[in-house]
Amino acid sequence: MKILVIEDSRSSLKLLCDHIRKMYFQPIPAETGHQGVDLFLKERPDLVLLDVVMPDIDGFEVARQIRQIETPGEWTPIIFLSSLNKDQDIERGIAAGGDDYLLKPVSEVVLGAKIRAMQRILQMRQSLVVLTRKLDNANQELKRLTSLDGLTGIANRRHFDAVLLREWRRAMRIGEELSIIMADIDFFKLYNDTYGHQNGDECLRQIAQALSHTTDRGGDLLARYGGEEFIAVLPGTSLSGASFVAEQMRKTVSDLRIPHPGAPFGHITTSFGVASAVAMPETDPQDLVGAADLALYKAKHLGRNQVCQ
Ligand code: GH3
Ligand code: MG
Ligand code: MG
Ligand code: MG
Ligand code: MG
Repeated sequence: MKILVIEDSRSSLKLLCDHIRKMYFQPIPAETGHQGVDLFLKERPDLVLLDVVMPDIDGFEVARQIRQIETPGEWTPIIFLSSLNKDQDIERGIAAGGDDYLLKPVSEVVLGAKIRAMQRILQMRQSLVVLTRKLDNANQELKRLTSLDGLTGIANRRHFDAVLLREWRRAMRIGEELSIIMADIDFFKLYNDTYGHQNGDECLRQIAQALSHTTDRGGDLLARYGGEEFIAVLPGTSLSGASFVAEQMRKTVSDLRIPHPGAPFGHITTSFGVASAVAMPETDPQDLVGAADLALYKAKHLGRNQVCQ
């Protein structure tokens, strides 16, 4: 521990510093209030022993300045050592930011014990800081996990809906267009019936990965919307721009050539619905999702493996 000792009497200062050395702590001596504040800034001690009556600024003022210097959450114990022994002096010392107030002459044993007590509080405080940091990390991880789909690792619907609402509001503020792409795997029930659910899951994972590569432009978000349905929001993208992206997605999935002998194309394909809107007040982004869903229905109806608006 580095202990800043602020004391204008040279003999007292020397005695205190000697005693601190005997406790195997490192004393930093200061002979005036101003020097004490400067050394506090420079040395960032772990504890301060502070005289009250000094010729330049008194100990109460020094304590106030130290509390000003500390950043929020920082705390350096301050123990006053003074011969001012009225109740009101002690009260003022604590009010100025002191943590303890010992009357001079202070016995070495008592001072040692008081320093140890502060050291114990500092250690508890440190454990608390570590614990808080761990909790913060755990919270962040939890937040990350609750926004992901367990099977595919891409965003889940809950997260998607939150992002969509945020993007919708942002688009409204700047009068920008926003697009939604909805995707649904073709004849997927048949795929499950043919290859089993576990292979179906693996297929979903592969498709999610492939789709996520085609929507990795900053701002876009791809999510698993339901069983074998995926959805993407493309902020600042027009209907034709989004249709182009959807066509790339369609081709990407088709190019995987995942065998599906029972389907008309002989491999896994996907249908897409695209919808765009300029966000307006009193409009609901879920209406846009509905429009994309309707376009998807059209793509299914027209023979699947295609993009409809
Ligand atoms: P369509 O071309 O009209 O979309 O036909 P489809 O068979 O894909 O559509 P339908 O909605 O009838 O079936 C979707 C199937 O997706 C039903 C279910 O077996 C499968 N499915 C949904 N979620 C999962 C999942 O998490 N894992 C697996 N393996 N299959 C799933
Ligand atoms: Mg003094
Ligand atoms: Mg269906
Ligand atoms: Mg389907
Ligand atoms: Mg479906």
